[in-house]
Amino acid sequence: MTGNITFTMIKPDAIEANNAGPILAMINKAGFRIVAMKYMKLSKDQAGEFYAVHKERPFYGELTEYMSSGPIIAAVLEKENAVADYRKLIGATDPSKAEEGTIRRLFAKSIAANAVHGSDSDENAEIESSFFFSRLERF
Ligand code: IDP
Ligand code: MG
Repeated sequence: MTGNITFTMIKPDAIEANNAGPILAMINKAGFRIVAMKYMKLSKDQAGEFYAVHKERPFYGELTEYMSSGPIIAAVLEKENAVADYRKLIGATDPSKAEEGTIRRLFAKSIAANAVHGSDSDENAEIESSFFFSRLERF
């Protein structure tokens, strides 16, 4: 490992709109290396487990419904300062508040359907990565 890791998902709205390719290109161009990747669909229960920290939030039902509405791409990304640099590349949760040129500003449809997920800490990056990938699936 030459850097640390973050975990991302390309969410159903971005897959549906055929934006997975451009988003992955932005990720590579920003210097992230793909450590692991899979194309899959979450069940509502699996989405609920992934987002369990948001269980008490008013949008939890909408979020888990949405995240299980279509396929996603899950990936582990490696780079120096991966978590902070990736949060910068994706932009604010609400795309109308995301900076110009960020993934969410370019591709998100709404605050819920906001194109991508990005981990918020090194600890969560590892928890989220191992939710999706075994050691044998990380390169
Ligand atoms: P983040 O993805 O930028 O870290 P979080 O606050 O962790 O944002 O929220 C997780 C996800 O829940 C967001 O990416 C978004 O899809 C959804 N979400 C957050 N706030 C709202 C809201 O106010 N309404 C609907 N969905 C929301
Ligand atoms: Mg978050």
